Amino acid sequence: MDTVTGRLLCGIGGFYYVETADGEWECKARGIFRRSGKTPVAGDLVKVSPLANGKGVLEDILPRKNCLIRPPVANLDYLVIVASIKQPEPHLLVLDKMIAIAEHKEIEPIIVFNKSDLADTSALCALYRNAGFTVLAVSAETGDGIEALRDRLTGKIAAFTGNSGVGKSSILNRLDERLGLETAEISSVLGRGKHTTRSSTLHKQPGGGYFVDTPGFSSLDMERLEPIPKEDLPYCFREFEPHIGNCRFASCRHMKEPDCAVRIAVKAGKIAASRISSYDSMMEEALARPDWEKRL
Ligand SMILES: Nc1nc2c(ncn2[C@@H]2O[C@H](COP(=O)(O)OP(=O)(O)OP(=O)(O)O)[C@@H](O)[C@H]2O)c(=O)[nH]1
Ligand SMILES: [Mg+2]
Ligand SMILES: [Zn+2]
Repeated sequence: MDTVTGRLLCGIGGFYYVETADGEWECKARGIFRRSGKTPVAGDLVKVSPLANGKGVLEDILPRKNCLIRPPVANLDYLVIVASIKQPEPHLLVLDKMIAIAEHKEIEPIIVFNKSDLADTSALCALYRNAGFTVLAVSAETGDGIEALRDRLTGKIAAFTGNSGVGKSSILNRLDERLGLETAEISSVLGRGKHTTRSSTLHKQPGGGYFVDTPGFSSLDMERLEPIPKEDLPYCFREFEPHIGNCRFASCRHMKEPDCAVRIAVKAGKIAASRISSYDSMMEEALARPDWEKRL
């Protein structure tokens, strides 16, 4: 029988919901999947054999462009990393860790500073723009900057990450009011953690593309599950790139080695102090990680 290619929107209770050119299909995975250890995740392009009544059998997963473990999602165009300028204060080490994970997974990060109604975001925006990133300042409260963010994300698959309370759900609700996601005030009434799930869902954007919403996932999970090996770390800081080949030692870790071109660039003000300080923390953590963990 002919198979149809579609996009896996979510998996719930053993069923997979796949969007194809002829609508949505409810699928069971073929047994071979469970034996092969391949697990379909939201965002996967999959092959489906149609049965009757909108049901089908998931036959195969096409090669992935990229894949995150937590949230479990594949083929992202963007990881939208949200920080707030106040309440809570931005935590640059956490932000830099999220950015580095995106770089390591080859997912383009978009940095969003939310709550621009509470404080001036321009210095932080400049810091990250100078490092080579797309940066947007928004306010989910006033709607400022939301249109520009929507324009960026239309037609793309974008997942949101960032610490609790920075306003991810508030921003998503602004981007698409049909989402109706819980935000802090509401979820504290209902009790936190009630609706947590480990699976991801792709929500269709009004103008094309998808948003990924994964309740119950934190940047800490991500850090734990996606460790960056020390050899790769310098390449996860994109503004180091022009300098890396110019160090005295080819094996330079850009820590305390003599004539390190990265450190010279820091002294010259070409690399921000906060960025190199995040790098140092991450390198120290990578060096301290036990060997069994490094092989994961
Ligand atoms: N002043 C101001 N407050 C905001 C803004 N965006 C969100 N908030 C508030 O910040 C709090 C947290 O917002 P949420 O959208 O729930 O944050 P979240 O990132 O989804 O948090 P978790 O779901 O816990 O990870 C809520 O009280 C929001 O009303 C903003 O742009 N300005
Ligand atoms: Mg939320
Ligand atoms: Zn160096």
